[in-house]
Formats: sequence, C-alpha cells, structure tokens
Amino acid sequence: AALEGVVEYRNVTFAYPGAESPVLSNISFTARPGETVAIIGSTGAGKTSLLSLLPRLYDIAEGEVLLDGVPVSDLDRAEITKRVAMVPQRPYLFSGTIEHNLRFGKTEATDQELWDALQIAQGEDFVRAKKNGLNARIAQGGTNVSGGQRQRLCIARALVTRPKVYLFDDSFSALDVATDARLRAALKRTTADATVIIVAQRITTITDADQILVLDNGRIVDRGTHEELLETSPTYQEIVES
Ligand code: TTP
Ligand code: MG
Repeated sequence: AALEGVVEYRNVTFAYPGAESPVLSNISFTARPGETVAIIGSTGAGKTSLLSLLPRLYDIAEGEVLLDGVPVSDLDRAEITKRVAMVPQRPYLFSGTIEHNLRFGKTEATDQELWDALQIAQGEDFVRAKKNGLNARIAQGGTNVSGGQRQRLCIARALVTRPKVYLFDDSFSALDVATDARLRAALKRTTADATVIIVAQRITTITDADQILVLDNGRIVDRGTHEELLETSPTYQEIVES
C-alpha cells in the first residue's frame, strides 16, 4: 500500500491523432507518493498534453506511462479515475447544484466530506454565503460563479475523490496571491501522502516542489529543485525573470 500512487513516464513520445509531428518527445520522470513534481514551460510547450496521458485521455505511440508499475494502457478508465484526479486547465461545472458538482466523481461522499473539501479548497466561505449553501444552483457552464470560484469548486471536487495522485493543470492562476498561498498550505497537509503533479505559471506556486521539470517544445530541457535550476538552467532563469 505504501507504493500506491507511483507515476512513471518512460521515454514517452506522443503525437495527437492525425498530427504529423509529436508534441512530446522522450519524456521520462518519476513522481512518488509524498512528492510534488512541478512542470513549467511556455505556452504550447506541451504541459497539458503531458498531464493528459496519465488519465489516458490519449494513448501513446512510444514509451510507457506507468501507474504503480502497470502501463495505463492496461488499466481501464474507471480504475485510473479511482486513483488519479485531474483538475483541468479549463475547469468545468455542470448545470445543477454545487452538491451535484462536488459529488460528480464520488456519489457516496457525505456532506461533511464535501464541506471538508471546500474548506481546503478555500471555497467554504462563498458557498456558505449562498442562501442555499450546497444546494445553490450553478448555471449552465458555471456562468454564475467567478473564474476563481470555479477553480476552487473543481479543486474541491478532486479532493472529494481522495485520489492517490493529483494532477493540477494551472489550477491556481485565477486566484489572488493570498488565496493561492492559503489553498496550497491546506493542500500540502491534505496531500502529504499523495503524489502531486502540478503545472503552474506563477513561480511562487512551485518553488518548494521536490522536482521541477522545465518543458520546452515538448522536451524536458532541464530538471531539478528551484535552487538547482536557478544555478543551472538559463530557460528557468528566463521564466523566473519574466
Ligand atoms: P499544450 O499541451 O496544450 O501546451 P501547454 O499546456 O504547455 O500550453 P499552455 O501553457 O498554453 O496551457 O499544447 C501543446 C501542443 O499540442 C500545441 O501545439 C497544441 C497541441 N494540442 C493539440 O493539437 N490538441 C490538443 O487537444 C491539445 C491540448 C494541444
Ligand atoms: Mg496547458
């Protein structure tokens, strides 16, 4: 059980169906339970594509994506979603209540579990402020909540499923700096035993990651901790200074 949530990408090369050239080339890294791996790189570098291969949104042509030593191509989607939760870059909400939205991945969750997830995701206050609380309605497309509220509801939805692996795709960008910091401190406690892979724009979001992968044009060009990369990676320095 101690090993649950080990993610390994082994020499992964991936092209979208019908595309001529790959968007990811020779990607290798390992993320273990208790670790945070961060991925940074400019727009179009392939960060979202990289994450999407673990929940098997696409099958790869070359290499292997392994979850606890098993290629995800040998696992069915239901098995993967039990262990892996992805908060997508464009978080989506359904028309229905907040409760429906939070229970989407795990229908048997208790109300207390929903509130606990909201508290960690810094969404408790705005849900409590709504007249109907968890029963407040979300309009189609989530148009009656702000971008930051939508992100927090989607983070809470992921927390409710209690996954072994969390994938956050730029999930903190719509939050102000103070909320981002509070949310990540709360997340850190909750996900202490989980594997966390996080794509971020804001450098402060990832400075304490165990490993940072610098992605450029579909390749990992540098890797290390924040301190190591400041010393060794011109690409990373450019991102920090931008
Ligand atoms: P992404 O993986 O979306 O790049 P990114 O996540 O690093 O960029 P951003 O910071 O803006 O979120 O895209 C990499 C390349 O793959 C890009 O050329 C667009 C292409 N692509 C597709 O062809 N189909 C897709 O569904 C996606 C997501 C990307
Ligand atoms: Mg992206």
